[in-house]
Amino acid sequence: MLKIQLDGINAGSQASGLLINQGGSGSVVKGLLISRFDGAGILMGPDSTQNRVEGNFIGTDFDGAFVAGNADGVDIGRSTFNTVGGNSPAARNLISGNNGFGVAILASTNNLVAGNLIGTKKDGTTALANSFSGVGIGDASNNTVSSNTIAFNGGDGVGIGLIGEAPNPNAANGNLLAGNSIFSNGDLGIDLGQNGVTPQRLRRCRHRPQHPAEQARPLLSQDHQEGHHHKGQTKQHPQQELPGAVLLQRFGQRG
Ligand SMILES: [Ca+2]
Ligand SMILES: [Ca+2]
Repeated sequence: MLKIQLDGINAGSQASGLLINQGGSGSVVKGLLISRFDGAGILMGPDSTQNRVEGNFIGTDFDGAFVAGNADGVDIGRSTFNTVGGNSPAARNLISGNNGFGVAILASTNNLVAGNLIGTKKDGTTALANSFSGVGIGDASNNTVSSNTIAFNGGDGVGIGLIGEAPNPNAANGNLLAGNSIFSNGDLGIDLGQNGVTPQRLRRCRHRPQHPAEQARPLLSQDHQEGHHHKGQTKQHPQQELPGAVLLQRFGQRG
C-alpha cells in the first residue's frame, strides 16, 4: 500500500511531479503516488541517465482504481539508460488515467520500460485508460518495451515514429517490443510510423521497395519449432526479401 502522494492539483501550469535532469542521474523513484500534475508525473531529462522508476502509481488514486491523471505519466526526453519498472513484481508501476501518454520516450536511447501496467486498474484487467497511446516513442532508437500490460489506452498500445525532432530517417529504429500483453487500445496495438495501418503492397515495386519499418501485416513465410520455442520468420512478399528476418515471438499457455 502506498503512503506518500505527490498531488499536483495546486502545483500550477505545466508543473511536473518530479523532474530529474542531469544532476539527478542515478536517482530511484519508488513507492509514490503521483497524480494530478499539469505536466508529466515524472520527467527525466535532458541529459539525465540511469534513473529507476519502480513501484509507483502514476495518474491514479491510492487504490489504483480511479483517474487522477497527470498530463503524461512518465516522460523520458533526451535521456538514456533509464528503467521504468523492472522484472520483479515490486518494481511494477501502475501508469494509468493520465491525460496524455502513459510513457513517452522522445529523442532518447537505451531506456527500458518493463513489467508495468499501462492503461489498466491495479488489477491489470479492467480499464483505466491513458488518453493517448500507452507508450509513445518518437525519434527515439534502441529502447526496449517488454513484459508490460498495455491496454485500454485511447491511442495505440505502442506507437513508434518520427516526430521531426531529429532530421534522420533512422531516428526511431532499433526499438525492441517483446513479451508485452497489448489489447483493447483505441487505435492499433503497435503502430510503426504513427500513421495507422500501412497498406500492404501486393506487387513488387521497382521504384521504392517497402521499408520493413512500414510493414503492417507481415506474411509468415517460414515457421519451425525448436525445442519448446517457436521461431518464425516473416517477409513482406515472396519476391521481396527483407534485409533481415523479423523475430516473431509467440506465447502460449501450457495446460
Ligand atoms: Ca503504421
Ligand atoms: Ca496510430
